Amino acid sequence: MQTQKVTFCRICEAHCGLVATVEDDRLLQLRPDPEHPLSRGFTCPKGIAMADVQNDPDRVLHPLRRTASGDFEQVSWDEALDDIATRLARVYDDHGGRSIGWYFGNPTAFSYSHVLWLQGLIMALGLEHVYSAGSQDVNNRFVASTLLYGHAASVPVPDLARTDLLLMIGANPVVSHGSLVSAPRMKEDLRAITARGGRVVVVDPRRTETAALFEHVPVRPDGDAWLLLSLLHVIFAEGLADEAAIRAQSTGVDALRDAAASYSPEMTASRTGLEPDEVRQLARDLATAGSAAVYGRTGSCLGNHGTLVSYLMDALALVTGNLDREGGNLFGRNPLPLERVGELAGVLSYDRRRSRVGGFPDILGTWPAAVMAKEIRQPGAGQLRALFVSAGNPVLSVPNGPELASALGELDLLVSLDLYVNETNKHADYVLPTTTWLEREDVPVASLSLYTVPFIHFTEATVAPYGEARPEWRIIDDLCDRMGITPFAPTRLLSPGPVPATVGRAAGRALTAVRRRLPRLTPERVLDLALRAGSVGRGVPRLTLARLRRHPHGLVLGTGLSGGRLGEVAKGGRVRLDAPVILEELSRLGAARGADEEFPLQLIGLRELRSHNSWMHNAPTLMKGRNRRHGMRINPKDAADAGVAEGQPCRVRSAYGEIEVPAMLTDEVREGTIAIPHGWGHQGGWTTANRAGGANVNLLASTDPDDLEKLAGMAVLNGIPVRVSPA
Ligand SMILES: Nc1nc2c(c(=O)[nH]1)N[C@H]1C(S)=C(S)[C@@H](COP(=O)(O)OP(=O)(O)OC[C@H]3O[C@@H](n4cnc5c(=O)[nH]c(N)nc54)[C@H](O)[C@@H]3O)O[C@H]1N2
Ligand SMILES: Nc1nc2c(c(=O)[nH]1)N[C@H]1C(S)=C(S)[C@@H](COP(=O)(O)OP(=O)(O)OC[C@H]3O[C@@H](n4cnc5c(=O)[nH]c(N)nc54)[C@H](O)[C@@H]3O)O[C@H]1N2
Ligand code: SF4
Ligand SMILES: [Mo]
Repeated sequence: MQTQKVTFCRICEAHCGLVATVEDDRLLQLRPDPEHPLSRGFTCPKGIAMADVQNDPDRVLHPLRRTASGDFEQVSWDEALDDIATRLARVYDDHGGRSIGWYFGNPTAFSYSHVLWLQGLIMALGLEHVYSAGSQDVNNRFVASTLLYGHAASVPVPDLARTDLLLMIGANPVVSHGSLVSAPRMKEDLRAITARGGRVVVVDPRRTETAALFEHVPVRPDGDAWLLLSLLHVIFAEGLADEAAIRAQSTGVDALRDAAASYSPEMTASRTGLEPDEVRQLARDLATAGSAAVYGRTGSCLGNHGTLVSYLMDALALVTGNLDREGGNLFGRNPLPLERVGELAGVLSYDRRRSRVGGFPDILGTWPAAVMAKEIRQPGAGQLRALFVSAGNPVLSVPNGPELASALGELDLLVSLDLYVNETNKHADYVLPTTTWLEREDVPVASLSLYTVPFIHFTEATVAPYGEARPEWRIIDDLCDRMGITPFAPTRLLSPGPVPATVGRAAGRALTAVRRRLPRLTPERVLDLALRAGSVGRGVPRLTLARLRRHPHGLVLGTGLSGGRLGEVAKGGRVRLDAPVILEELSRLGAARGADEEFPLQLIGLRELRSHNSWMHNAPTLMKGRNRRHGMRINPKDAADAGVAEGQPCRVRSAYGEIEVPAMLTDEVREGTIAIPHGWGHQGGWTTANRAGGANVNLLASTDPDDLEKLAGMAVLNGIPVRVSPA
């Protein structure tokens, strides 16, 4: 019998509502949910195409073990988990938790239970080698927040519903559907701004799908720090700053004012590629608009100065009187007490410990994934020896995949939790099959404080797990049981002695025995507790899991966000504008490399409507059509200079590597810039994706610690100097 089940999409941060048609626990079809209060019948093609992933014959549905010949063979869960636990315990006993690592990829953020139990394991084993997609995405935004507000999780959201001017730096929400902001109909929200007489100004080296609909400021790649400093320069120099807001909300403005003084639009024109008059006018418009919001996303994070850029964006909002004010940049209200708990548990850390390679500070307990290969290879205490990779594909998503792939082969143990055999886990000892988001219950945990309209949604699993797939939390829980450790309970605390590991695990086994007699702690229980605790004394509606279950389309928790919250979200209620590391970074900016004759063009990234990072190229519905091929967008003038024609295979070379891709001539990229999507060049266990061809653009990026962004250790993936020639 066919049934209709309401759920929501967990591919991107929009979290659109979906309705699934299910028969005998098989998914037949997904369609938009017209009753979802925010997405109201909208989805993008990927949400619908998740049915292809769910039913994909290439999906891994049974535990796989590497054989001597290098292939995979199917094994039982018990065989796999027993062997993994034994080998992991050996590494732990011999070398401690410091030698065990975990890389979690982007889909982790879309599973509350995965995030939670992974944190439980990190705490239990005292893991230090924790890596994530964040160092290729967003970590410097969290560093900027730590420096500005004293809290990594204080990330302001643009007040789309009320702003008069939205300044958007390096984001393309018409394709990406919004990131660090959850608004499923963001394109309409943007159109509404101009419909009510406001403006949307898109700063981007490419005339993107978003820029084409609004005003476009074609900045040079990696020029944003200079642009923002020039905007501040004009605002201060012309007396346009909101001095009352500055006094009330911040400390240390003089340092910012002094720094901006030397960045006139004329001085920065060679970096920004923009007319000084245009920059001056934009500064005046921002300062005099009734309200203005400053929003940036990956284009603001993936250059050489991403932390500084994030810092300056918030500073600009503040200086123009738009931070924590309606119509400007607002702080969301999380119905779960995650920020408080995270702070108490020490999870929202910055620079608590440094990586061995490059000496990079941790961010939210993670180190830069770009140094992972070198951490595997560099001998000595704390050498990375056993690694888990869950929901990630760093061989494609991190710079220099080949270096990482070969280092992975040197590990004592590599285990992956995934839906597919991808380019990374094809090197693993075990690939453990996990549930898709349609096969698990969930709450959009990473988006709760980023909704422009306060909202929460709980869904049950839509279908039972296919094959032998299991949710990540259960796999982690089973491993803990087998190792005699307890999630969230630091094993080493149980053994204050000279032989910590083994004794600790003996004590841990005793605890495990007790734990087995108690009702099992599950993510659902934790969620229910967090919901109840979240509504105590915080002026938010009272929530329980039972109440969420009564609202299958989700629950709107208020009409909009409000201002006046700095007292809660910033230490001491004020924003710090003179963080010493930012002042140091400003001095580095002055010394930054300029144009490079050997590599005259700059490479940036590009997201496509029907791709999702590296993992949806196996969905046939998304790969149909003539234009579904990988390519390099290049300005016709640059193409002529390089001697390449439309469709011609080209060699793209950087100081670090080279790839071959066909040219697509278009004036949507500014002169001097080429744009290539990431996540292509498949050689995994996927039929359609492998056939799609293309190249791994991250071969052109660097893993040299000296080349990573200084404050957050983020990979530099935009603005890479390159040369193009006929292949
Ligand atoms: N269809 C689709 N949607 C997605 C994804 C996907 O792969 N496909 N991925 C999801 C993920 S993981 C994320 S993090 C979000 C990202 O969400 P967005 O950041 O909104 O997505 P992008 O399309 O990468 O937009 C970044 C923009 O920055 C521009 N840019 C590049 N370099 C610079 C620069 O130096 N300065 C400026 N000002 N701009 C620059 C690029 O041209 C690009 O238009 O999207 C999510 N949504
Ligand atoms: N050049 C360049 N590189 C980039 C970027 C860029 O803009 N330019 N963007 C960066 C960004 S923003 C991101 S987020 C990263 C993404 O980088 P990663 O997170 O490393 O890789 P993904 O391509 O997202 O691969 C996700 C993997 O998770 C699996 N998966 C999907 N759902 C689930 C699930 O529910 N459970 C489990 N266990 N597995 C699942 C998929 O099969 C796939 O193998 O790429 C980064 N790399
Ligand atoms: S926009 Fe994002 S959440 Fe909505 S259907 Fe597409 S992938 Fe899913
Ligand atoms: Mo991302």
